[in-house]
Amino acid sequence: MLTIYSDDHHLHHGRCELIDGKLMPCFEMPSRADHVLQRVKDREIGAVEGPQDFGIAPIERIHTQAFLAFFKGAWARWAETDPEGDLLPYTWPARTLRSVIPTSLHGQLGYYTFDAGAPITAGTWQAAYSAAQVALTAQAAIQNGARSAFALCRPPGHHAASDVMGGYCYLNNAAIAAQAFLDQGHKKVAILDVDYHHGNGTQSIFYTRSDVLFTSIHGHPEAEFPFFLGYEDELGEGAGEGFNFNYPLAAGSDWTQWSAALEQACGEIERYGADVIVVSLGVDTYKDDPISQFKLDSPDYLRMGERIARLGKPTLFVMEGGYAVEEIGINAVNVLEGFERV
Ligand code: SP5
Ligand code: ZN
Repeated sequence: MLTIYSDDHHLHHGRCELIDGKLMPCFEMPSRADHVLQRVKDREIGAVEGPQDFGIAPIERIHTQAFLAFFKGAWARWAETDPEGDLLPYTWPARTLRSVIPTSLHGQLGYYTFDAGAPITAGTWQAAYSAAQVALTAQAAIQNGARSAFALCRPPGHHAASDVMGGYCYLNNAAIAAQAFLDQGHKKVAILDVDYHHGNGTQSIFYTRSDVLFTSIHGHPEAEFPFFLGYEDELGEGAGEGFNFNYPLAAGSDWTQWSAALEQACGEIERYGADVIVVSLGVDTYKDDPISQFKLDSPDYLRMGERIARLGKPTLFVMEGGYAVEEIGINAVNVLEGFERV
């Protein structure tokens, strides 16, 4: 399987996030992608290539121009204040406030984010832009006939909506690639989001559309981030009704529960008749993940890849979460190796 990877991800290295009342070093760190790349090489699963540059247009198919302009320019505005830390939001337009777009940097930052988990650093825009190009380059490989490809994206993307960043995510790499498939002639794209966290950004982007089926298996939002989306009764709206399926699972779920949900998601993807599949590949479902509560073990990821392969469709894997840094490469590449066996 071809892997697309850019070193630009090193340009994004947030300093800290708020966890359990303490400022902790960001769990979403550069060594994550380095470990996955090393495992791709060690296992010799295929060539590793850099991204092509498809420009901003395919990103603008998913994200608003106002959001992109804000994100691209935010660091320079922050740098003018001679700051000591990263750019982090601290006020959001919650229910009793108005969703006006303020003129100030921090007002706009609150408007374009949903949590304080996506710090903007000097290189964040470039890293996120390159990650989107990584996804688009892997998408192009499938468009040109490959059975599968791996977009080793960092930072991840599935929490990012059209004009909202958060949850370590800035640009929605999987959504950008899904839209590119449609723009290049595909009619039905299925997204299978296996990250531990609900892919709230991706769901919201495609919620009223029938040309993208969104399925997600994740920690139940009653108890888990992102808390405000990811329930079973979210089935899509308008033209998108019946094209959104969430499988929230309890803390402590292992492969028995998880694989049963995967069967259901695969059933929906088959019923839908997808002509291509985009997998939001988070491996924070792992038993030793430091911020998650599922109990998948490394061999389970081989089974995951095999089941996805049995759908029998061209499949784009897009890297999302996974914070057990030592094992992230083993687990992510196990999915790819399982897929290749079938
Ligand atoms: C892409 C992705 O996986 N984003 C995840 C963002 C999760 N952010 C919230 C983390 C809160 C973790 N709380 C765990 C407490 C452990 N004691
Ligand atoms: Zn996650």
